[in-house]
Amino acid sequence: MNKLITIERHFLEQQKSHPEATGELTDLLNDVAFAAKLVRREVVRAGLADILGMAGTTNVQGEEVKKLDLFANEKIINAIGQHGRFALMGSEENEGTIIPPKNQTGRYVLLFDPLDGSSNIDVNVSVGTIFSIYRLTGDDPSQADVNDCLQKGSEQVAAGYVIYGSSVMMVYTTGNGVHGFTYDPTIGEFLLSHENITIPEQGKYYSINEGSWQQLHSSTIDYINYLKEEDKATGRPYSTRYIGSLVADFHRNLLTGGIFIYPATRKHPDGKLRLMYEANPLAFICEQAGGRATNGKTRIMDIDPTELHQRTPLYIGSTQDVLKAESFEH
Ligand code: AHM
Ligand code: MG
Repeated sequence: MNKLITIERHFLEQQKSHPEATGELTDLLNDVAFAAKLVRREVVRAGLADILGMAGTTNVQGEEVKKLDLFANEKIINAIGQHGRFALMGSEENEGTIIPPKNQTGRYVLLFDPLDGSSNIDVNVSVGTIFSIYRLTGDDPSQADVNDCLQKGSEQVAAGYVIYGSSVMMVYTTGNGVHGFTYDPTIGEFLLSHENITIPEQGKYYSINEGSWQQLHSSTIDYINYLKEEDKATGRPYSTRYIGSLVADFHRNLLTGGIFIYPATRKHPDGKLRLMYEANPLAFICEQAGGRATNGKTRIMDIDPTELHQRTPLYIGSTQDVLKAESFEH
């Protein structure tokens, strides 16, 4: 029989490989996994919204119904913030930084997108939570400010995502490989299902919103046209896969190989996706799995951030595919 390893056990095992570790990071990751369970509980009931009440209305219990992304945001802040392990948090849903309800001792910063791709929920398409963890730059948690959030991606101590799909999975890295856990609702645990995930060197899928063709720069158009040409030796033509839900698109390419691109376009000169809680955490995971993540020219995790909500073009996935895409940039 296979050994069942819960995510909590795995966090502990990982900690043992760092003798200097205090266990704080393990506690933080446990908090994140717990918050993910709370969000999951609501996401899987999303189809019942019509019956129980739409967002902004009152449900049959007489409670105000919140939009799921706002609900997820609140749950994560409360579930994680109340333990005092983070000094500061930053969320896609909040303009400024968030001081957690209890923050006296926390020496870490959490940046997250509570429910990415939430416009897909109404049509039963996978959505995800993305997170990124940094150490405070100073020793005093009461002095933590936005600059603690604006660290390069290369300073991340942990990152991960939860995908709410046909099953729910949590994928994370602490810089020691990438590991995936599938949620078993009958026992309420994330169980190790994908140990040491590695992304293929080259894939056969490309993921981009081709509906914005007229907005694309010529370098992107040339690369897409290249992928469509027939050439057995280089595995072309590639197939298109685009869900429009970042975590789902990334997760598929991570497991099967391929490239996801949200480039700079005429409409979005800096791309659409956010550096601090979308691109950086996925870049950390992708590199740890043997892949590559750039903005077309520069490594994502080397970008010096200036704003919490700053955007970046994103080229992420199999190393050979990302390198090829970069070769078209001029
Ligand atoms: P959101 O944060 O408003 O949910 O938007 C992010 C989503 C990503 O999940 C996805 O990769 C992207 O937007 C899709 O954008 P587009 O519809 O322009 O292709
Ligand atoms: Mg988002």
